[in-house]
Amino acid sequence: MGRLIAVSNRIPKPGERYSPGGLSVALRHALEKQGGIWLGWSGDVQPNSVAELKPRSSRWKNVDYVTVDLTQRDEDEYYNGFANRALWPLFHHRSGLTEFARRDIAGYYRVNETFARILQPLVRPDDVIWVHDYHLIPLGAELRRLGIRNRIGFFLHIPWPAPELFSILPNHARLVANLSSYDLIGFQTKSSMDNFLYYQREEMNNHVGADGLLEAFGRISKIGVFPISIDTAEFEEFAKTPHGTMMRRLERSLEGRTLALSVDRLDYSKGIPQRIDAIGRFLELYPQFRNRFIALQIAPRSREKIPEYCDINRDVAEAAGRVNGTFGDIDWVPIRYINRSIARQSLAGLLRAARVGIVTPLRDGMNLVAKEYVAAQDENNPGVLVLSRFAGAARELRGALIVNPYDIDGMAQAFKTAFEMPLEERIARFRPMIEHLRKFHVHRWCSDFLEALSEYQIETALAS
Ligand code: GDG
Repeated sequence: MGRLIAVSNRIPKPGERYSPGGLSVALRHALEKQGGIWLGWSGDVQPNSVAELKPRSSRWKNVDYVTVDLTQRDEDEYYNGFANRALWPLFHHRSGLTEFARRDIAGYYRVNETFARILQPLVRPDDVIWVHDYHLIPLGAELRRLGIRNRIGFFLHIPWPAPELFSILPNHARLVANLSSYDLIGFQTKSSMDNFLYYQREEMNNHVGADGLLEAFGRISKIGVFPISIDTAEFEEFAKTPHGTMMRRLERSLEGRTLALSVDRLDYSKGIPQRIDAIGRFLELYPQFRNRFIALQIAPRSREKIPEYCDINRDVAEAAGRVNGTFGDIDWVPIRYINRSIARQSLAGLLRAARVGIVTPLRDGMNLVAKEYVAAQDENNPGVLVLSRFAGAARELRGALIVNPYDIDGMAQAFKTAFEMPLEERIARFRPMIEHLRKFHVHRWCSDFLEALSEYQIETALAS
C-alpha cells in the first residue's frame, strides 16, 4: 500500500494532540496508520519582497508535515480574497457578501500552483493524494499539469451552492473543469452533490451516469456523498471527564438555572444574531422562563482580517446587548457571550452540562458541533438538540428539533419545547442519534472515502 498524502489549507502542528474539528483528527489517524505527508500553509506570512518561499518539513509518527509560508499578497488574494470573500460567501448562498476581484482569482491560482510545485517532487508512484476544501479546488489540475498520474481525491467541507448561484462566479466554468482532474469528488450531503451534478448536466452538457460517474472535460470522475463525522468514542469519554474547576465554576454561576449552549466559529454563516433574537422572542412570548435559564454563546474569532467578520462580531455583541438590556435583571442576564476559544475537554463538559444545544446555522456543510453535542450527553439524562434544517447534520440527526433559522417565532417555539421536554422523550430522541454516531464516526468517514478512491481505477476502467 502506498502512502497517503493529504493537502489542506491549514494543517495541525505535529504532535498537537487535540486540534479542534473532525478533519485533523481523522486525517492524522489515517496518515499515522498508513504513513504519509500532510502539506499546507504554515499560517505565517512573509513580506512580498521575499524571493522564494521554501517549504519546511518535520516528521512525527510516520508523517511528514510539510508547511509553506505565504507572502502578504498571497494571503490577501488567495486566503482573505478569493477563498473567503468569493467562494465562502457564495457557497453559503450569501451572494450579497461576495466580492470578485480579478487579482484575487489570479492569486488563488498562483498559490495552488505553488502547492503543486512543492508537492510534485515528493510524490511516489503508488501514493494516494487527498485534497481538502474550497481553497484548493485547482490543485488537482495543477498536479496533473506537472505530470502526476496518481489517484487524487477531493473533498468539499462546505456546501456546493445552487447552480444559478454558482454560475455567478466569473470563473465558474474553469473551476468545474479543474475539478475533473480528480478521480473522486466527495460532498457532505446529497443535496450538495445534486447541485453539482445538475450544474454539470444543464450548464456544461456533461454526462452523468446512474452509477455516480461523471464524464466531463475528457475524464471520468466518481462522485459521492461522504458525511463527515466526529471521533464519537473519544468525545463521549472527554465529556465524562471534564476539567473539574471549570465545571464547578459553571455550576456555581448557574445557581440552579438551566443551561442552553451554542458553540460556533464566529462566522456569518452560523446564524448567531438570528439565534439571539429568537431567544429574545422566546422571553417575550413566554415570560415564565425569565430568570430560569442562561444561554451561553461561545464564538471564537476567525478570519479577523476580513471586513465582514468584523461586522458579524459587532452584530452579535449588539444582539446580545439588546436582549440582555431588555430582559436582564440585577441578578440575571439571559445571554453570556464568550468571544474566544476554550479548551476542547472543557467544551465537551459544557456540552454535556447543557440541557439544550442550539445549533442554528443559516447554511453549513455538516456542523460538527451538532454531533459533538449528541456525543457529550448523559445517556440517562440527555439534553435536546435544536438544529437548523440547513446544516448538513440535519440529514442524519433526526432526533433533533429541526428549525428554520430564519423563522424567529418558530425557533422561540422550539426553545420552549426543548426546555419542557420530558425525560422519556429526550431519551427516545437521543438513542437513535448516538447509535448512528457510534456507527458513522470520523474514522469510518475517512476509510469510506479512501476505499472509494482506491476502487476508482477498476470502475473507470470498466466504464471506458
Ligand atoms: C467546516 C464546515 C464542516 C469551536 N469552538 C471551539 C472549538 N470549536 C470546534 C468545534 C468543532 C469545530 O471547531 C467546528 O467545526 P464545524 O463543523 O462546526 O464548523 P466549521 O469550522 O465551519 O467547519 C462545516 C466542517 O468544516 C468539517 O467538514 O462540518 O460545515 O463549515 O469541532 O468543537 N474547539 C475548541 N474551542 C472552541 O472554543 N477547542
